[in-house]
Amino acid sequence: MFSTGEDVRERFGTRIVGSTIYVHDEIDSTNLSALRLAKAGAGPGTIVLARTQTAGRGRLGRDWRDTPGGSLLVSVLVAPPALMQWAVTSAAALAVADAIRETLDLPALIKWPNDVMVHDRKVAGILAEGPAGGLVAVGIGVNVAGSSDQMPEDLAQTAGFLSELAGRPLQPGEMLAALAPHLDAHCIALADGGAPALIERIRELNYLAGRRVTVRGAGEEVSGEARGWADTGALIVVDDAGETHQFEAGLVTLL
Ligand code: BT5
Repeated sequence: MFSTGEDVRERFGTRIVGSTIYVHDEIDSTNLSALRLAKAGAGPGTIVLARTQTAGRGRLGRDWRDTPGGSLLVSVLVAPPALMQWAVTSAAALAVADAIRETLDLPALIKWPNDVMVHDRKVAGILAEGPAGGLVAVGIGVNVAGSSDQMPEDLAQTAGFLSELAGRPLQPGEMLAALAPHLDAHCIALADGGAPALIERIRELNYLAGRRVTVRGAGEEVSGEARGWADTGALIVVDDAGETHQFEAGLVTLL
C-alpha cells in the first residue's frame, strides 16, 4: 500500500520527508525495500514503514529486533550529502533525540555513532545504507510501545521502550509524526552546508562524553576516555598513556 501527495507532507510539516509513503504489515527490512525502490526510480523523501520486519538489519551483519506493532520501523530515502554517510546517520540520530525530548521530555542522548539512549538504555538505532539510484536509505528503528521484559534475554538489560520510560501509552505513529519534521530539517540543513551547527548539537547530546570505553575498529582496539565527535564524525578517544585516537567507524563497549 502506498500514498503520495502534498497532504502527507502537510500533515508532517515537512518539505521532503514523506513525498511518498509505503506501508507494510510485514517486510524483510524497510532499508532493503527502500533501496529496491530507489533502484527502481523512487525519489528523495520516500518513506517505507513496516509493523514488523523478518530480517531487520543492524550494522556489520547484526540484527534489529522488533515488537510487532510497538516498534517504529522506518526508512527514508535522502540525497547523500557531500559529506560522508556518517553525517546522515548522525543527523537522523539527532532527529530521534529531538523528537523524544520534545514529545516525552526524556533526556535522550546520542551514543556514537548511531544509537539513541535514554537512561542508559538503547531506545533507537540508525542504519544508513546505499547509495542506490543516487539515494541513501536512512533506516530508523525505535522501541516505542512495550517493555524490556518482552525482549529476548540478551537485550532485556540494555534495550529500553519509550512508553515504559515515559510512563505513558505511546504509538509508533506518534513518534513518526514527531520525528519527521526534525529529520526533514536536519537533512535540508546538511544539504545546505549546515553540518557544523548540527555537529555542535550532537556534541551537546554526546552520551559517551567522559566515559571509559573500549573501541574496536579498523584493526585497532583502544581503551580510554571517550571525548567528542571530531569534525569528520570520528570518535575521539584518549588512551591511558594520554595518546589521542580517532575512529571513523567501530564498536564501542562501556567499561
Ligand atoms: C543499529 O545497529 O542499531 C541499527 C538499527 C537500525 C534498525 C532500523 S529498523 C528500520 C530499518 N530497517 C532495517 O532493517 N534496519 C533499520 P547496531 O548498532 O549494529 O546495533 C545492533 C545491535 O543492537 C544488535 O546486535 C543487538 O545487540 C541490539 N539490538 C537489536 N535490536 C534491538 C532493539 N530493538 N533495541 C535495542 N537494541 C537492539
